[in-house]
Amino acid sequence: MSKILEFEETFQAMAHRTDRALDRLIPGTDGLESRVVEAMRYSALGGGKRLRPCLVMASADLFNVNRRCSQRVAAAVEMVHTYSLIHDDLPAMDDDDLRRGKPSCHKQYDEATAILAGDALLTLAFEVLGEEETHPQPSVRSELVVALARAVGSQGMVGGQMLDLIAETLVLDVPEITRLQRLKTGALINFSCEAGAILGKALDHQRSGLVAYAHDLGLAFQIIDDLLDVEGSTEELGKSTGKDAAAGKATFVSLLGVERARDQAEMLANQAIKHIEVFSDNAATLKEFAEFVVRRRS
Ligand code: GRG
Repeated sequence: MSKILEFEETFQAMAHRTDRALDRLIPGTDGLESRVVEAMRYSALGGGKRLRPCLVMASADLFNVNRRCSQRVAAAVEMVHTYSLIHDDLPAMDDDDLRRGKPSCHKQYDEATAILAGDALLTLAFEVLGEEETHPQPSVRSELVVALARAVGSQGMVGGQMLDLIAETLVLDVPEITRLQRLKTGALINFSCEAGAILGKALDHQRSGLVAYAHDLGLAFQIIDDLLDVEGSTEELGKSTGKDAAAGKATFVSLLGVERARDQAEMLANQAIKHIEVFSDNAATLKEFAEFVVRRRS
């Protein structure tokens, strides 16, 4: 089997494991309040590439972490990611009607339900990390909770989203866009890779290798996301395209041009791969993941 097909099988298997864990961990739909649970399940299940959960599992596999544990952390990361997409699609934010090829949460339900579904997914993620099944040692669980909170709060994803809203009225330059993206999308990608190191009690040099990998991978991912926004179609991506250009928002592509942006993404993916050479052949999935991120079409 070719290396690409083999990777795609591994990636699919990890995505299925994530779906099963999400299905188990998000409660059933009983009682008068079941509308919010339905909305959580609607947005979290059936759709999405599951890139971040795959990073959690692949980085945890480097340290032979029990898969029942890494799966729970992977699902928690996907819950946080789904919350961010639900809130990002709201009229007060990016105002998008389509997500993962179907009506966005507030279109399918209503704005209030979408806000609550996002809030409940975010809090459920921390509940899952704090539970004993995630890791037998309380210190490991607490490290996961603190690291995720830092990654997605005002010094991480929420801060990046604030900058993104500001970018609608101010023209940012390349260093400012890089910082925005590092926070908005990079911080959760960072946590996804670092979570494996936390679960596996990695040595310092192993952990910093993973953090450096995540840093470059996150930027490469974002540049490709910007390119797809220009070159991809709504059908392929399952979300609306061309919005940044229409809003006059600066992106890596508007600032660097299509060709330089693609070169930059490839350079970053190669650099990311160099950072994990410390794991030699054991890091094959993470290496192929970086290659996948630059060739993806959705
Ligand atoms: C509302 C607090 C808050 C934050 C929102 C992550 C984010 C911040 C907004 C998402 C909007 C967006 C299009 C960001 C660009 C990169 C990105 C995160 C794309 C979506 O991630 P994928 O491609 O999506 O992994 P799937 O659906 O495959 O999971």
